[in-house]
Amino acid sequence: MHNKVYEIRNNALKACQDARTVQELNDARVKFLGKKGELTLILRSTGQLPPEERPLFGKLVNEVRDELELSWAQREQDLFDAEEKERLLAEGLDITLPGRTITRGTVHPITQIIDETKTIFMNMGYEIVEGPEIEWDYYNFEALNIPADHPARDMQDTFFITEKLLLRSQTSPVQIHAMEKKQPPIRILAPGKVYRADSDITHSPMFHQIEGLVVDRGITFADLKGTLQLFAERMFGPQTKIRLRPSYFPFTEPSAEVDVSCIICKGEGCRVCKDTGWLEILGSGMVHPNVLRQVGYDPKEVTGFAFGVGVERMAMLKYGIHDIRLLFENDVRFLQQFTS
Ligand code: 2NM
Repeated sequence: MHNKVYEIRNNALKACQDARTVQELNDARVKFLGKKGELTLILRSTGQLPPEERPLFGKLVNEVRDELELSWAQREQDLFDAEEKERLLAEGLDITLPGRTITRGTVHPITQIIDETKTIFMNMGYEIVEGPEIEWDYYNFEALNIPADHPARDMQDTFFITEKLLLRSQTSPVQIHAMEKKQPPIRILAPGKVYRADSDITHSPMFHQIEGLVVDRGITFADLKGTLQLFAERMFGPQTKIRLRPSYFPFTEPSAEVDVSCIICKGEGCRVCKDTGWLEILGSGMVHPNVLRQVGYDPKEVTGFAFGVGVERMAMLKYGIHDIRLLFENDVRFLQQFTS
């Protein structure tokens, strides 16, 4: 019986070492140490021995069991490590490789200026409105009191799609749509892309405009002036001054160009303002009675003011960019410089 135990022990140790997988190791465990395993069965036959030999035999079987358990535990760990190593190799996963850094984008300078302008006017109670970039000739020109022979209507300035459809050359059509839909009071800001057949270092065939419109009873030129003064202060700093010069637009009467004291030299005179101390930033005026009539408003009942700014021009002045095309090349090394 004792020899039989040694034989089982030696066979078990060999099977343990020979097991190539965790599965094989488990099978061998069942064979020797399981409920019906060889070592278990021989322990059950203790009763066949004379009573005085039983304690020693029981002790031997238990020692062998302890030894085998230890051996299995060790082998199981080795096989597990080996299998994991093989699996990782097969997956081609090199856990020692450094991680890939995720590069974060920055807000485009044009978007930054649009966002800042929207915030300033939303704080004055304006509503932000958007509209289509493909427009009817009617909304882009006719409703805005732009006559048929006006140079802006020329194919050389405007991208026509058909005789009557075009890429909007200003965002004012958005304001015509808004006035058609709603009765005064109106306080809206229309930012968006506009298109003109023009391309050099200060002109891009696609650029951005922001136009504002206020219509109500008793709106005067003083409201226009006060609004633009406040906008200039919030956009360019509290010391900023504005200056209005007479101008002409078909859709406003009277019309004014609005200059802002130079944001670079604060009015002292520098290269950017060409030593004038002023920068031409906005166009504006009182909405022409023809425009109001066209959308069904009565110019004797309501009046309004409107203004427009070029976003690229503001961005170029603010950030000292000399070529408009740099804004649209989307070179992140360029764009990342304008993040505050
Ligand atoms: C400008 C300058 C002056 C303008 C006019 C209108 C509308 F729809 F009310 F007629 N919207 N925007 C306007 C007036 C735009 O941009 C330089």
